[in-house]
Amino acid sequence: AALIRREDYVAPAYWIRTVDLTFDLDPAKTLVTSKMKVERNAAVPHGPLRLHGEELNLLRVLIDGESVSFRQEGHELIIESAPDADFSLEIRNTCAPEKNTSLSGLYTSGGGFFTQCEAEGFRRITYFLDRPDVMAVYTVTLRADKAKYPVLLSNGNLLETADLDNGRHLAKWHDPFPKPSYLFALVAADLVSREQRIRTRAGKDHLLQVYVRRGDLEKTEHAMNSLVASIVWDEARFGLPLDLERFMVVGVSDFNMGAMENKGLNIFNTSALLASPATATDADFSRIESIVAHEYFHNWTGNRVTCRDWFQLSLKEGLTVFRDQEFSMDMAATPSARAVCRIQDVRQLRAVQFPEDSGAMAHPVRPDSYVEINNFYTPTVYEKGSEVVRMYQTLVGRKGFEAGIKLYFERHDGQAVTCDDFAAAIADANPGSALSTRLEAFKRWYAQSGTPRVQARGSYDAAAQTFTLTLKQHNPATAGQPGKLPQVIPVTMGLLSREGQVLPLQLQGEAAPVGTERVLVLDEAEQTFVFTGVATEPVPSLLRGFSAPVVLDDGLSDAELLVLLKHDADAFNRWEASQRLALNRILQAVRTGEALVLDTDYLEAMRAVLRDPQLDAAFKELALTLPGEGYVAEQLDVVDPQEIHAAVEAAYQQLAAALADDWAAAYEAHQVKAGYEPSPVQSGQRALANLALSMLVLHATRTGDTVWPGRAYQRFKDATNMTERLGALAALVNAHAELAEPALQRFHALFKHEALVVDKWFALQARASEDGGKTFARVKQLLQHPDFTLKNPNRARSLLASLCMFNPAAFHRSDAAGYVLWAEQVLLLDGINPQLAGRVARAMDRWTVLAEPYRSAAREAIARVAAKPELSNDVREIVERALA
Ligand code: DPP
Ligand code: ZN
Repeated sequence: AALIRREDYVAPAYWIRTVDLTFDLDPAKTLVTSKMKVERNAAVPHGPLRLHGEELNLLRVLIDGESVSFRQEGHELIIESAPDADFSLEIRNTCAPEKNTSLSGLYTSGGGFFTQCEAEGFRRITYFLDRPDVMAVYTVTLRADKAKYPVLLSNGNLLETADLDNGRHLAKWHDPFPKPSYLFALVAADLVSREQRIRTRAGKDHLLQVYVRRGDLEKTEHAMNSLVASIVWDEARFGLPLDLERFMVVGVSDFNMGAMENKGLNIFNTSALLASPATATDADFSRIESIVAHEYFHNWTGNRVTCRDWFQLSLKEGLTVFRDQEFSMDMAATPSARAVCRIQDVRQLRAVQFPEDSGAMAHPVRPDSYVEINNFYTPTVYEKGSEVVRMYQTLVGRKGFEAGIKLYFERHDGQAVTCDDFAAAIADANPGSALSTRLEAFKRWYAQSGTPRVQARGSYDAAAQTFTLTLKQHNPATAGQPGKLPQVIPVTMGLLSREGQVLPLQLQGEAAPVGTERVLVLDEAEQTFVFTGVATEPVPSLLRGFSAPVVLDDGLSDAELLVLLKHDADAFNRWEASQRLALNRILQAVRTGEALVLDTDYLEAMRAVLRDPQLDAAFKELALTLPGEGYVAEQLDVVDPQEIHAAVEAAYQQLAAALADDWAAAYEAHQVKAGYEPSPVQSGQRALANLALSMLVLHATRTGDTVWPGRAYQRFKDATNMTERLGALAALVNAHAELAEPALQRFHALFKHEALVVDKWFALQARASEDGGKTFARVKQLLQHPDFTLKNPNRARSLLASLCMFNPAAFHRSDAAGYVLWAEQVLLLDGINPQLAGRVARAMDRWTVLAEPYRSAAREAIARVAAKPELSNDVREIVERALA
């Protein structure tokens, strides 16, 4: 397969201005008629018309009503003799939706028809210029059996419906906004909808609809509320209104992504849409809120202004993730709840993006090349891309950023543009700002892969009352990028006295202190900042709110971290101190091979957090949860997943034992008595109660006490919401308590008809803390379970991604059985759904840092997969990069 390079971009030789599509829908053979108005692009040299098409059966090609000669080469339909003047092009072809297990293009699920076109699925529906810079106005006619497919949807506004012969009916849709083909969608299925009308600020009325299968209607209230809140927020914060009369959201249970922002017709994985207190956890409720918002926000950032080419993916994804994160923070309302959102986002970034950025698949936010674009819907493009957008905001301020967004839409509405256009708009709206004066250097964030390291060292001169802070940055080599230039790194900071008092900040040369928090801009390899009038030796609080996606080494002692944990005005850095204190101890044990011992200082600090009446439950839960095993692994040059697991497990056991009475008190104190609401306050209380319960059960199973496992089982049985039920079940399963087995059986019996809950049942078992191979053995059994299937992405992920990507100690085994399972399942999956197979294949990204015997065994497994002649581009690119 060919490597596609960013620098090879050329504008298309032709534009398609309008397209009139007619679908005669049939699961075995769907007939597609496409009538296009085509125009030569005068800006590029004259050449043939080359249309993309995959897995299609071509019936005819007409230009201006006449047949025309063409040839087919690989995945292209080539017409050499296209006219110079504007012409009409008509193509007829068929495709086979029910055979389409890749879930890209037009496919069937649960007896209905659905589409997924991003990135390159439209070419599996009909021949087209399937690239995002070709934007056309679509008119779509759907014809199908009325009884089986009573609901017929496509983008835009409904023009017409009619009954046809033979029990068929039609619906005709028109989308007035020109769009790239990746935003096309159709749905034909037996669905029902929740509807709501809203009036936007301009006084226009809009119809909102959420379509799902009949039994799921009562699980759509939260999604509808989230949609309304998103619409209100985007108008209030960025002045961006809903631009369509009708906005539809549809749920489907077979879907590769979380959801898709098709213009006016978002299609959602049911896991990102359906929620009821009985079947969804607090985390699900908040994930749904942010995904509904994310897809809605794409209507402007992605749809109204789209990407010129797929290398610019972060233009829409990084920006839209940033917007959904900001939305979630604004919804959270209180400063503490905002901090909790930020902590969760950063934890996610570190857990998935940092390892990506140091592994075989490391790539810049704007990649330079790809074989399969589906492999680049990554944490780097999304989450690091969002951090890059956040840094713009940090450098120009919130108002300046809003002005930049305004200018971006004034300049580019209706266009397909690049990350450079975005950068220019934000900079041009803020002349003279810290961004504009360093714009070219700032844009290295798009070009350089890898996580920058920042080292900070302070020295205090008591006589001169100065504090000198030296910041150094180092940008380590990554796959394909040996040498790097310094990045522009905003470091938000403050100074505290040893007693925890906030100190005023005055840099040398300034006449007076400027507040107590400020942003230092590190844009050279090394810089020194001198603070004057510092009356007492300070503790620096750096990178507040995680102001840049870097690894910070601030050299702070435990005593200094304890000051930050207790007193920092920045809640993120308080949390960070809790994690650093834990990490130091875990790393010490792993590096020396000595048994982990949690000292009194640490334990008492954690006890103080747990008892602190000023702190929210949600914050306590985050501070008392130890760093994940994957994050610990990231700190090491050579990784032994079993040793890390042993150390983290030991830390949990000691934390459970030493704080046993406090855990019991916290558990009792955080019972939610009021009716269920997925609010930050209630969620925080449930999260802390769940953590406390898991600590209590863990401790009990080690001491032979049966009271807490019994109470957990009781809570599991009596719970009235999924958060508490699953929390109690997880406590039993992770501790390998005897009652885990009956609880698991009971859970399955209760929810066997709820697919999304069965997914949780699989995932919980596959993520269970490993204990002498028990978890791995269970996963092997579950692969044979009648409810398990590789055909449904949610189900496949629930077992395979959970084991291979989120349970290192169960996966990395000295007998290599985890890798054997991985190779076997990746190959099986590749025959069904290459995109998903490519995802699971990525479990081996970081094999080169593994200790022996894991390293050699991992290499062998990857080589075994790579040796298969008939791999998809998706999996081939991943395994070849791993072996490169
Ligand atoms: N649907 C995916 C997302 O919204 C890809 N655009 O991120
Ligand atoms: Zn997106």
